[in-house]
Amino acid sequence: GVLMTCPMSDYLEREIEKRFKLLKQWHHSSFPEFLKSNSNSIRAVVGNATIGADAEMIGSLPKLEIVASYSVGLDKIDLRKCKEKGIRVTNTPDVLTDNVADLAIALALAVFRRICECDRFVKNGKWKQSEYPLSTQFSGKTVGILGLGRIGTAVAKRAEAFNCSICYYSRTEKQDSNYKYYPSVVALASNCHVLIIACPLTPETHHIVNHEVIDALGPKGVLINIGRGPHVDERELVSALLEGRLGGAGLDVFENEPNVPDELLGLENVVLVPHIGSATVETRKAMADLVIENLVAHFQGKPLLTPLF
Ligand code: 8YV
Repeated sequence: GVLMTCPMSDYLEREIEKRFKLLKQWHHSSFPEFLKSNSNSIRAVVGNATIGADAEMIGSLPKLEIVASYSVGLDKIDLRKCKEKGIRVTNTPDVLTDNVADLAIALALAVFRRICECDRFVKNGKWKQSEYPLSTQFSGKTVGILGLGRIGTAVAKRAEAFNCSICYYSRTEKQDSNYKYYPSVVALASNCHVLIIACPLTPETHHIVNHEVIDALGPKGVLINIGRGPHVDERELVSALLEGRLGGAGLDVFENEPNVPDELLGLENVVLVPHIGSATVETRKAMADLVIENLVAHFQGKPLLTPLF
């Protein structure tokens, strides 16, 4: 049997049901009870960025062989426990890269050009009373990217087309990159107009954007987060925005999704979207297909398509 942790895709559910016995965790109000009677039949878990597979779940599934995540981020999976028990892990890289990078640029443009505010202005009939105030140019700004992996590189490529200078922070300098490297996040934030978070969430990157980084970005700086909510110390972000110590923010992810701090809801220089980085028809289908192909490959004893290990 394949255990799905939460609703993520009807298409994926149907495709799993065609090939395996599908068990839906959210259909069982008492999950511990459910596990007791089904734990020996579950050989695969399909999780996502909301509910993955934690140590407790892994520990209670003795026949578990593979965790296939419907996400590129693996922060909700206890990777150490999986490795220890010889459980394989797959994710969905590449197929979502363009969508997430598109969204990062869209959020930056929306904040700089005040697109959402302008939309409200027209829809509320205010255009007839006054002209809209000027916004700020995005083209040519310096874009700082936190994490120059698949998504960070795709963001950089797009920003280059806007004549932006690109700089980045990562643990080590990339030898094959011409972008300017800063060895610390504070140095990166001090030297860019827009800071875009595009790294995986790990214990090392938790709250990597803290008070100091936000102040380094400064009252004209803009923060874009298409990574994970806990990359940012959200209390600090809220205070900085309320006090005008940060220019603006475009946020796809939050520390306690789907809860968004109330203070952000009234701020015009903040654009908020509900974790939609990969949420297009095209990409979500490709992600589901990749999950299926990994499961099929595993149970046929063939090489996995996108293994972490
Ligand atoms: C998804 C994501 O929103 O890939 C990731 O890491 O955060 C997203 O693509 C999610 O896993 C879909 O349910």
